Amino acid sequence: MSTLSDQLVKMEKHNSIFESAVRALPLPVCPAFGAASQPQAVTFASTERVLSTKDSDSVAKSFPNSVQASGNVVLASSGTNLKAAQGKRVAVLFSGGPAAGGHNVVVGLKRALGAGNTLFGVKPGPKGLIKGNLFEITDADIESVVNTGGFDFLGTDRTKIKTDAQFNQVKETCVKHNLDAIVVIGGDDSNTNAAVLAEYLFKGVKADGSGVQVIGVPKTIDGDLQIGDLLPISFGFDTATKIYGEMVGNILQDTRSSLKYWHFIKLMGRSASHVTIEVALQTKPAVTIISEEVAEKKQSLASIVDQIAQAVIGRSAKGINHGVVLVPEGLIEFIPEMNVLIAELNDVLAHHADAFASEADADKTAFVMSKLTPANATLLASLPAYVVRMLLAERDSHGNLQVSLIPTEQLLVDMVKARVKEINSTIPFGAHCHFLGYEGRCGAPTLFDAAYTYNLGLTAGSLILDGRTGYMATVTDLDKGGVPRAIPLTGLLNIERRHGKDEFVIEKALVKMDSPAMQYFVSRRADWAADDLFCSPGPRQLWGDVAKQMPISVALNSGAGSLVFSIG
Ligand code: FBP
Repeated sequence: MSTLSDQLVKMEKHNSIFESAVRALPLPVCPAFGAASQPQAVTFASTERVLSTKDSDSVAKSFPNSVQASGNVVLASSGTNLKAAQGKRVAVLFSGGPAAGGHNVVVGLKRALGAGNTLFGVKPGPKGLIKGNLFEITDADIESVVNTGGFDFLGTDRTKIKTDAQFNQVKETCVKHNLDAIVVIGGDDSNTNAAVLAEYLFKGVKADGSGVQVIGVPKTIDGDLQIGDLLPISFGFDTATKIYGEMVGNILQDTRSSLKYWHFIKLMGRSASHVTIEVALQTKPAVTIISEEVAEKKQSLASIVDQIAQAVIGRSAKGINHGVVLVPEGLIEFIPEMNVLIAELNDVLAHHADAFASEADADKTAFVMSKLTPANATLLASLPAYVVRMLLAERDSHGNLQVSLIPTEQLLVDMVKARVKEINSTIPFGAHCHFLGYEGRCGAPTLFDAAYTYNLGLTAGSLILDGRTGYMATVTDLDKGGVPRAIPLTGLLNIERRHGKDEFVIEKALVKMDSPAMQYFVSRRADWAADDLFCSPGPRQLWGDVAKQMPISVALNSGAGSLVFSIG
């Protein structure tokens, strides 16, 4: 008989009671894949849906092979693949921020490929592909990572494959490892990169003149990779928002218990406010700011502050001196005057990178100000040093401002405090700040994300065995059992001006003002501000009926009749 301390040692390295139990959680499969105990790869056939964007003509010129092959036609599963290819060598990588369920994509992929094909993991992310850092994924690996959160099995990074030298290195990796296919699990930028890679590797990679297939898988907790009914949500969103929902629910419960604090909670989501609106729908706090609405109404920073201050004052008049304010991570870029400032800062930092780097830290702000228009220099000077420092911080490799580092929640607390005092100095206003971000990205996937990602992996593997390239795997009809489909990546590409250059990109899906989720939120928010109507969604569940919930915003936007999802 083992002692308790022996048992505790055995729990190390991802073997807690929970992690061991979660690995045994059965995963349902879409009916197309057959029995859950032994899912089969499927074939695909064209549907009647052809995708296009305003820039489809330019896309066709720059991606001739991919567009000619797919015709930008959406595919749907058409039957079991009885003649599935054998001997294929497939590499898989994570790209961008982690999102719960990534490991199950790899599990689904491996199971679709079966014993007749070889799956390699790339470590870490696109950088690992450039360097040729691959290893063979075994069945034992799969058993150990199934249903676990995080991307730690392969690691991830944000390298954008963009230079000729990098493309050549990727080609060398393909040749060296004799690869037939690459699966890129990533967000909008990473799937754009997958489209570019698919075209680049379309033919002429191997000695016989053939190419390497590239398939994308839609990941991001931000939820900004959405394509109507073809892709109602990216994976990771459900887990992240349920984790944040639980934490916000707990904080709301504390506000009504301790009766003296306002909590300003910034929620991750680089640009879009999908995470914020979902958490608001789950918890019903007093105030929720939606970045897209701020932009649409051209709200200034001062008017957002005033809006929150009025809620503080209105509740105080009823004796409620507490509440929660949800703030989307990307808010700062949606406030018109800040957006203009950030755009000019991006240009200045890009054009004077060397000179900026050689300035002493204490002189950097003055250096940048000397290059800005007077209006932007004045605005920058009016911001607290803790915000300025982050506005001048290094951009990521896609050239994006790292908004997660900007303490918008603290800025709002400081400004709301001053505004409330200005209006009525007798109103008590105690405030705390939180940033919920990294906590939500790597938790064990919810049942929704676990099942969704497993089926996305089965779909990606099936697409490879069906000889397809340049598609993003998707699973639709999530309240009706699930249907594996494939979206032609070139059908999603638009031209956007980024950092002074025209680039092909998959457009970020922002919260739409006329979406059912936004309209429902707008119809309820005045009541939530006026009184404590919050609710607590509680911890995410993996067993039992409570586990079978899809995100509220996804259910509303897709016209579902209830919150219950159905895969399998
Ligand atoms: P992806 O779009 O790559 O999935 O990343 C999303 C995200 O989680 C954002 O919400 C956040 O702004 C960013 O990653 C933080 O990135 P990092 O891990 O580099 O700090």
